[in-house]
Formats: sequence, C-alpha cells, structure tokens
Amino acid sequence: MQEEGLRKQEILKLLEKKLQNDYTYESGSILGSMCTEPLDFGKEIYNKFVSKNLGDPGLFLGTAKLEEELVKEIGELFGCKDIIGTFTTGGSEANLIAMRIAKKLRPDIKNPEVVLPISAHISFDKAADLLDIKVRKARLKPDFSLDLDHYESLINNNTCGVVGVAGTTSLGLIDPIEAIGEFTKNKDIFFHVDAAFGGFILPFLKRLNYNIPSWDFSVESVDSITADPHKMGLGLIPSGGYLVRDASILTKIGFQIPYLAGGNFKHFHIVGTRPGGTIIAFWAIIKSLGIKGFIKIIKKCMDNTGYLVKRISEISGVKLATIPVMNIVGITTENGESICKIDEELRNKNWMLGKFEDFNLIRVVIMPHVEKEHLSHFLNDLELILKKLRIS
Ligand code: 0PR
Repeated sequence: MQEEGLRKQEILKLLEKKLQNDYTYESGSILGSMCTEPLDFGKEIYNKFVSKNLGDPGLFLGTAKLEEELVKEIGELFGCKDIIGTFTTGGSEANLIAMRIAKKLRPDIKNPEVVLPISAHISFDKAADLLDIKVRKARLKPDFSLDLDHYESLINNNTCGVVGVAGTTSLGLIDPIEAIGEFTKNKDIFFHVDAAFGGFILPFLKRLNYNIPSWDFSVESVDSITADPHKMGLGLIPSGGYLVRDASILTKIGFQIPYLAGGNFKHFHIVGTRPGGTIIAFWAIIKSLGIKGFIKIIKKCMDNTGYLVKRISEISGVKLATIPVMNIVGITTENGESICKIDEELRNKNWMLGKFEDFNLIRVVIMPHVEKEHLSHFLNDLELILKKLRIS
C-alpha cells in the first residue's frame, strides 16, 4: 500500500487499464452467462443504500420490513402470497439453505439422501459435501427430459429431500414438478424447486401465453423455491432469493445470535453480514418495471431466442440439442462429433459460451444484454468455423 492516497482521476485511470481485459455485456461477446447488466435504476438505488446490513436486522428495521414485503410480492408471483423467505448471495447459498433444512427436518435419518436430476446445478454437490448428505442423481432421457421412473426408484427411507429444477443450467428446461410432487405426497420429504434462473422469467412467459407447466407454490407439495434477482431479475450482483411455504420452518432451524447491536435475531444464512442494498435495489427494480416492464424485456429475449433457433436449424453441421422453452439454447453437432473444437474456435473469436461436455453442447443464454446483431455476428463466425473444421 502506498503512503499517500492517490487522486480520483489517477485511480480511475489505473482501474481502466487493469480492467481492460474484462469482457463486457454490451460488447455482445458474453453469450453464455446467466448474469447481465443490472437495471440502471437499480444501480442508482443500490449506491444510495450500500451500507445497510441485514446481518443485524434490528438496526435496519425498515430494510428488514422491506425484505419481508418483497418476499410477499414475489410469493404472489409464485402462486402463494403467505410465504416467507429471504435474500441470499445467490442460488448456491439458497440451495445450500434448502438442503440444510431438508436434513434438519429429518433428524431420525442417520444417512440422509437427496434425490435430484443429473442436470441439477453443481451447488447441490457443494451442499451435499458441506452437509454430509448423499445425492442420488436421476438420469435424463435422450431428449434431456427427466427420467421420472428412475427418479422415483431413487427415493427410499433415507430420502430427506427431493429437488426439481425450473430452468436447468444447461438447457433451461422445466422438470415435471407436479409429478415429482406426487412422489412426496403424504411423505415427510422436503421438496425444493431450484428456479434460480427460471423464477423471474416463467411467470412472465405465462403472461405472454407460453405453455408453462406448473412449477411453483401452486403445486401443493412444493416446500421451497430458489429464484435469483441477479439472473433474470436484472438485480445487482450478488442477490439470490430463497422462499419457503411454511413460516415455522425458518424459526426451527435458525441460529440465535443474542449479542447483535440491534438485539437478538436468528440467522439461517451462510453469511453473517448481509447486503441490504441489493434487496432495496431489487424492490425498486420491481416497482419501476412492474409486470409490463418485465414482459417487455423478456419478449425481446424470446424474440432473439426465436431468431437464433431458426438460424441454427438452417445451418448444416450443427443442430439444436432440444427445442428451448425459455431463453437458453443448446447447440450440438449434427453428426455427434465432439463440440469441444467448435467451442475452442468460438472462444478464439471472443465468443464466450458455456460448454457442457457431458451433454456435448454449447449453451447460449439470450440475456437482456444480447442483441440480434450480436447473434447475427456470432452465427456468421460459427458458419466460418464449421467450414474451417469441415463439419458443415
Ligand atoms: N441453480 C441454477 C439452476 C443455476 O443455473 C445456478 C447458476 C445456480 C443455481 C447457482 O447460482 P449462483 O451462481 O447465483 O450461486 N447458474 C449459472 C451457471 O452455472 C451461474 C453463472 C452465472 C455462470 C454467470 C456463469 C456466468 O457467467 O451457468
């Protein structure tokens, strides 16, 4: 650390240089990210409230109340007004909290297990490792949908929780939540839905008349849901959401912290100090956009998705891994050849996609920052690469 502080202009110049190798959303080259540029208004609000700390909610009673209000509003969107919940650092923390609840609610099980689809996010493996839970992964069918028979066969007396995904990481698919719910009916098994990505797109797709199967609290057996503002919610990074149907659960599993300056409160997050600013910003984003504002943004994403889907179907050498249900498109080779070489060549041209080797596909997430012209450039480069590799 240098002795004297630098002037603002000098610091900004230094930063500009040091960060020049970062990819930017507006350049269009980030095609495989589930994050995007937060809404400008959200950034403005966040700047005003960066010091709010919900790790000590007794000091920030207004912020804590606003968090509660926001949860209720999201509950309404997700089919049940009377839920409780909280905001986290992201989907991983929310999923970890869900897995901890599943385990804690069944102290009678010595070797707890959770059943989930093989397409579930890596955060469940992290949670299982941290919590000493065994994960049992259900297979997918060749069309990437969940093999329900296999899923059901993995449920046994050690099962404390089951997971369904509404918006899978690789392809944005929706697991059959109602059918999974049938497996847990009248059983003491916690049912968690990971809608980290899907949460803030599915209710709006429904309003746009897309045929969306039930995935939320309208399915009776669903106990909790992850839905992240910092993905399709256009919220600030980091902000995830964890929503629970039964309010008594959180009081049962929290850690009492009696010495907080604001008084005795229970924590059930992984983190202690917790940003209030991101939550206030998301509250403001929801107020500012309203349902119509979200629909407008999502319609653009879906129009661009449609454009990409059409063009990929016309290009020889590659094909869609499956028909997308939301703004995630999986591209694979027509002849089953490995996708890795194509991904590498695309990276050389600064197209940053997600590569899923297990499914032999590359993933394009058509976030709000992705414009049609970005996709058009990407497709031109893809065609050149396919010619060069003699795949087309
Ligand atoms: N659940 C699902 C279904 C997810 O897709 C993700 C993240 C999570 C949970 C975990 O969320 P957090 O990352 O907020 O903890 N999915 C993205 C992915 O793995 C995360 C991501 C975001 C990756 C931006 C790259 C990136 O540039 O694809």
